Amino acid sequence: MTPEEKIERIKYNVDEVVTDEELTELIKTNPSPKVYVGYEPSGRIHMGHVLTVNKLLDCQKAGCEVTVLLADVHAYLNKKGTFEEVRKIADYNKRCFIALGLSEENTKFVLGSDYQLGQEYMINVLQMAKSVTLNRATRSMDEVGRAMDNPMVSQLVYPIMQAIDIALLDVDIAVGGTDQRKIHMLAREHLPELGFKKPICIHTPIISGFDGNKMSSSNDNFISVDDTAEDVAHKIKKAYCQQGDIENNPIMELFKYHIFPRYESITIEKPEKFGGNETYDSYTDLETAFADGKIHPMDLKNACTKYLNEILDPVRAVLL
Ligand code: TYR
Repeated sequence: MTPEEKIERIKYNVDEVVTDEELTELIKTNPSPKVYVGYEPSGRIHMGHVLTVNKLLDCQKAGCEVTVLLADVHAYLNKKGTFEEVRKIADYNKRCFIALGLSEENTKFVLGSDYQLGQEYMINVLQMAKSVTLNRATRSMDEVGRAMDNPMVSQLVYPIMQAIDIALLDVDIAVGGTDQRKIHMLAREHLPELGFKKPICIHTPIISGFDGNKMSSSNDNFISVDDTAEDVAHKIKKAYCQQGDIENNPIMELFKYHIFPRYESITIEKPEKFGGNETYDSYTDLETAFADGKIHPMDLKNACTKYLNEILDPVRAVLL
């Protein structure tokens, strides 16, 4: 791949790159930049998580070295369970990520508690804590913290630790959903004061769950990688998908972020009397056709179920 092709691949389907110029410079000067995503261990790995996994796969194709942080300490600080509970889930999550294509040969998996409890880490956290206001730390957790109407001190240590992760894992690029933006900005601002480089940050979209809210483990509105084929069919059938509406349409989002990245073209099967099957070569073509009312929501949903199950079949096979 040429540097231009790598950049195109890395930027495909993302919301934002901070900054474009820095990314271009990095890709032109470094053939194997380091990229990471951190995940709080979660009982269910859902299609929202998979969006960042897709981005890590893009980065691997573009020659990047990928680290996945299984952020057990962060989950603990953010009220997600006891230490033992989150650690156990981290193991399961690692299996899910491997099943999704992040092979162990090409991906470094790091458990937070394996390095975050050491002295070097702690000294850096404390040093950054001296220059981050309570207000800034709280705001950075707006979209990440659980029950932030009454934040615990642990949840204010959290974003500082996330910034120190970026430094001590020595990554060039931090990837995360757009909900990570404020923490990433904190890291960009404060890491140089501690003598670390400013990370490039890439933000992927937050996809909608079937109730129209952010897809999230706490909202119970997701398709998870270990759902059965029947679960997937059932959830898609119930999902909001108004004829012609392409805004906040969870089905269209599944096509955009999960199906088109894996297929050259997709076919919507339609009864002969309504014109027969239609093939679309790009998401844009599909979107235009749906917006123009040329595809019935039911036909769209049936196709979505078929492709998503094709994608998830091999993942389930490994997990079972
Ligand atoms: N903040 C991330 C989330 O919302 C988890 C995370 C934790 C990411 C530590 C990176 C990191 O270094 O799930």
